[in-house]
Amino acid sequence: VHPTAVRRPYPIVVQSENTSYSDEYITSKFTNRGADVAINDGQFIVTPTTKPYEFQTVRKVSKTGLMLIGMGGNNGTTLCATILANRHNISWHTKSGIQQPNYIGSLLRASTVRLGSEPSTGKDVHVPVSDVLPMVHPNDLVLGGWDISGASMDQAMRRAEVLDWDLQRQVDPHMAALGSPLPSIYYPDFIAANQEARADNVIPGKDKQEHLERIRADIRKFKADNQLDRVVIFWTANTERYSEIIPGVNDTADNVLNAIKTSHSEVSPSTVFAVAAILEGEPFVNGAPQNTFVPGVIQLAEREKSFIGGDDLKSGQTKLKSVFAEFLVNAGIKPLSIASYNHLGNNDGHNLSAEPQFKSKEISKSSVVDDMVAANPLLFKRPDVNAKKGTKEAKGEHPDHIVVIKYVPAVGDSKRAIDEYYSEIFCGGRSTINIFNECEDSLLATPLILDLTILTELLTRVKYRDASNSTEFAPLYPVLSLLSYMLKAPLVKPGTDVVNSLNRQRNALESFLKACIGLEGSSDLLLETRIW
Ligand code: NAI
Ligand code: DG6
Repeated sequence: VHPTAVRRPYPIVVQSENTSYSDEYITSKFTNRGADVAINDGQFIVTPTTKPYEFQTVRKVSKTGLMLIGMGGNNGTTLCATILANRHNISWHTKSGIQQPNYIGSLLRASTVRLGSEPSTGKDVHVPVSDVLPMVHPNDLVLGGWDISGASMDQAMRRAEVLDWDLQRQVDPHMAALGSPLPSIYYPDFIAANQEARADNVIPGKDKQEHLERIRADIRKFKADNQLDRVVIFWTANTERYSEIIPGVNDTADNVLNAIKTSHSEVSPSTVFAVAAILEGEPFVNGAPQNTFVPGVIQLAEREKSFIGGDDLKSGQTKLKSVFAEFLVNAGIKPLSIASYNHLGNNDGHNLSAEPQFKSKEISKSSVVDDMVAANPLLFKRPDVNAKKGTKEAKGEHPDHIVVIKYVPAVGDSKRAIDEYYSEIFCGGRSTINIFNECEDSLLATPLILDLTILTELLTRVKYRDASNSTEFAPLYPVLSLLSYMLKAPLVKPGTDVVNSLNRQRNALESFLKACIGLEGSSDLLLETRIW
């Protein structure tokens, strides 16, 4: 078994007055350090701030189900088959030898964090991220879900053409045992017309309230049948067009619930699923770019204290962009244009060849450099509030950024992404950097779905309290922005800034996990190595 699939008892003990352990909980004290900055006549008056918190993490990992919407698609079938291959330790022949199953590409199971250093040698000690707190092992996830296509899971895996034939052959009976996905909600207007032929497994009727009740009943049944503590509901179905935001329809929790009751045309299938999950008190994650989380859905999640996360898996081109654009800007180099082109030939590409669905994807792929640009007024002029509306000055400076996606059936799941970064360098010079990336899209996406699911389950077990007064421990805020690392257009608490930088997203996650065991910061300062 590949080391990333090995199961270990919880291996970390923090010896500190900040950390305590009981059979039920890990409890930690944490000081949140920040700074208030007042700007006065061009001078920055900085006041360091500290605020004490306590975190409490339930040690027992929930028996967790993962219900995928779009279970029979490329991501859905690849995820199920690779979990089954890991679970049953199936290895397979490829043209270059025997391949073992693994979880490479998973931040949780295939990357590490630095805990500290060994006093005798001064050498760094790293542990798998999945060891920092008790987390669900992916092999233990109970799998289920819905699809508008009724193909059984073994047939759907073959249709996807992602996995090596020898793996498909061996995992086939296990996939067949999963049966066919549950029938799903199909409103043709929301996905490309070219998907119609697939839609042979749909819940009948047009009554959206009935659809909501049916999905809620499916979740309850799956939970009861499998004796689960928790079900994560995950949208990995086709990208939908954006829903129009209409006051009185989807702007508040009550309006969204009413719009479902009246079967309003702007309520998308993904929104019905999100509302069903929220009302069942189970977390919902959106792995696609559409605006499932209309304002009313976010308000409903707040009201029901039910967790949501999204949007759109950040698997390849955008992940690299969130590192590369930041590298340029932080190096003091000014990107003038970023031109991103990609083509792919899977069903996702087919669906995205329709304009409204492409638009959703274009939006999520385009926003990723905004915060990095905004953070550097030395390179990019800030929006001028006094300038005439609509002018360049009023909008502020930004690199030209275009995103193109083309459907090329021949290349199947193997996506090609080409990026050109054209930048201004010292004293009027120019730099052009081109990146060409080719890889199987679903093999990048699957570990992200696993990380999102496992982190989401963990975050339902973490509570916090303000340690300066003796308030009760409370759950985290429902919008799980700590999932941002895996998402192209991270959903954040309304009114707070989106962080797109991959490094900052990872630091946030790592710092949070460490805070839950009473460790502070990543300590890259390494002061002891820089002083006598
Ligand atoms: P796919 O097209 O192979 O699978 C989508 C599945 O969803 C299909 O089986 C389809 O029948 C089903 N479906 C459509 N509408 C449905 C509904 N209302 N209810 C239930 N099932 C429904 O696509 P793939 O490659 O699996 O991607 C899934 C989603 O993930 C897409 O939206 C894609 O844009 C998004 N995504 C994929 C990434 C990747 O790297 N593969 C990365 C980022 C996002
Ligand atoms: C082509 O852009 C199809 C998309 O579904 C992408 O494969 C997916 O959104 C991943 O995008 P990225 O930019 O993270 O590689």
